[in-house]
Amino acid sequence: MAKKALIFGVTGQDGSYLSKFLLKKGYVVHGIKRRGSTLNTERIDDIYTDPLIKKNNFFLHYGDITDSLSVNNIIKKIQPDEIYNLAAQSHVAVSFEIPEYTSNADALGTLRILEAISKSRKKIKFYQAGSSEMFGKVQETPQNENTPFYPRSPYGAAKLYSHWITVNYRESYKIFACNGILFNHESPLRGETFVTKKVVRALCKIKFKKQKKLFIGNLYSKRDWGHAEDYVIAMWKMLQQKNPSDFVICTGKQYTIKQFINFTAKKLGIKIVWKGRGINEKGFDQNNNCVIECKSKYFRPAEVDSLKGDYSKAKKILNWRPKHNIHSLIDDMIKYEIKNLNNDR
Ligand code: NAP
Ligand code: F7E
Repeated sequence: MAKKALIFGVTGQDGSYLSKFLLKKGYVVHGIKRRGSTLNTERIDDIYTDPLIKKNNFFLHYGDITDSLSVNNIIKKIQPDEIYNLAAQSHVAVSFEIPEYTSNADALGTLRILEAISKSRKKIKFYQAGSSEMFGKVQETPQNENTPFYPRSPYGAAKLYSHWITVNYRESYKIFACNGILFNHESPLRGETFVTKKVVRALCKIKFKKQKKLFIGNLYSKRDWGHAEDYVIAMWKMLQQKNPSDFVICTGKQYTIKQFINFTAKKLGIKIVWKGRGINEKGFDQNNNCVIECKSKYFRPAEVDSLKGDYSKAKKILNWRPKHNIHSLIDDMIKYEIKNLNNDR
C-alpha cells in the first residue's frame, strides 16, 4: 500500500517542493492549509485537483498549527505514516513584531503535533523543520550538529524550543522524530520578502524598466544559501533511516548579501558601482542611476552576522549532497522572474 504523508505548511515554498517530490515517490500526500481571505495555494495549484472533479493522490484539509483541536483531529483522521512539520511564521524580522504569535506557531505548534503522535496507536515518523537561525550568534564556524545554539530572534528561540521538544519526545516516547537543521534555502517559489527573492525580483524589474530602485538592509551579513529542491530530499531521507537523528543541511559556502546582489546584477548585465558607507552606501548602474539604497527599516534589532554549515554527517549517513550552487540557484530564480515579469503580482 502507498505510504501516507501529512504536511503542515504545504502551501509554503518547501511544502510545494516536498509535495511534488513525495507524489513522484508514489506517496499519498495530505496537506494542511489555513483559511485566508485570499487564495494561498498558488504554489501547489499545479498539483491539486478538486476530488469531486478528478481524484489524484494529493488532498488538502483546513487546519492551523495554533489550534490543538484541528491538529489532533487531522492526525487521527489521516493516520499518516510520516508527518512533516514545515508550518511556521518563518520570517525572522517579522518575529520581532509578532513574538507571541511566532512562539505559539513555531514552538508550541510542534508540541501539539508531537503530543498527538505520542497518543496515536499508529507509529508515525516525524520531521521537524529546524533552522540555522538557532546557531544565531555563532559559537564556531562552520556549524555542525554539535555546535552550541545561541538564537538571536523570537523566531530562532521558538525553533530552539521545537528542536529540544522533538529530541525530548524521541527520547521519552521512542517516537521516530528527526530535526533537520536547515540553512537558508531559496528557489523561484521563495516568499517575496526574503532577501534573495526580493533582490532577484527587483533587479529583473530594474533591468526591464519596471522598477527604479531596490531598498535593502544589511549588506554585510553572510548566508549559506542552497536550493529548496535539494533540501526537501534530505528531509525525506532522514525519515527513511534505521534510527532517528538530527542533521545539518547546507552547502558549506557563504556569501554576503552584497555578493548576492553583485552576482545577480552581473547575470542581468547590470554593472553596479558601490559608493558611500554604512546606511549611506548606494549602488549605481552604468548610467550612474542610483538603483540600490539602504534603509534602516530593513535592519533587525539583533542580526545573525554569519552562517556557514558543515553537512558531513548528512553526506555520510544520508548520502546527501547539494546539487545546486549559488549560481545555478540565481539562474533558476532569474529565469522564473523574467518569465513572470508581466504578471501583475
Ligand atoms: P514559508 O514559505 O514561509 O511557508 C510556511 C508555511 O507554514 C506556509 O504554508 C504557511 O501557510 C504555513 N503556516 C504558517 N503559520 C501557520 C499556522 N499557524 N498554521 C498552519 N500553517 C501555518 O516557509 P518555507 O521557506 O517553506 O520553510 C518551511 C519551514 O522550514 C518553516 O518552518 C521554516 O521556518 C523552516 N525553515 C526554512 C528555511 C528556509 O531557508 N526556507 C530554513 C530553515 C528552516 P500560509 O501559506 O497560509 O502562510
Ligand atoms: O535575510 C539581510 C537580513 O530574511 C537574510 C528564513 O527562511 O533563513 C531565513 O531567515 C539576511 C539577513 O533570511 C534585507 O538582515 C538585508 O541578514 O532572507 P532573510 P533569514 O533571516 O536568514 C533561515 C535559515 C530561516 O529559518 C528563516 O525561516 O539578509 N537583509 N536586507 C534583508 N533581509 C530581508 N528579508 N529583507 C531585506 O531587505
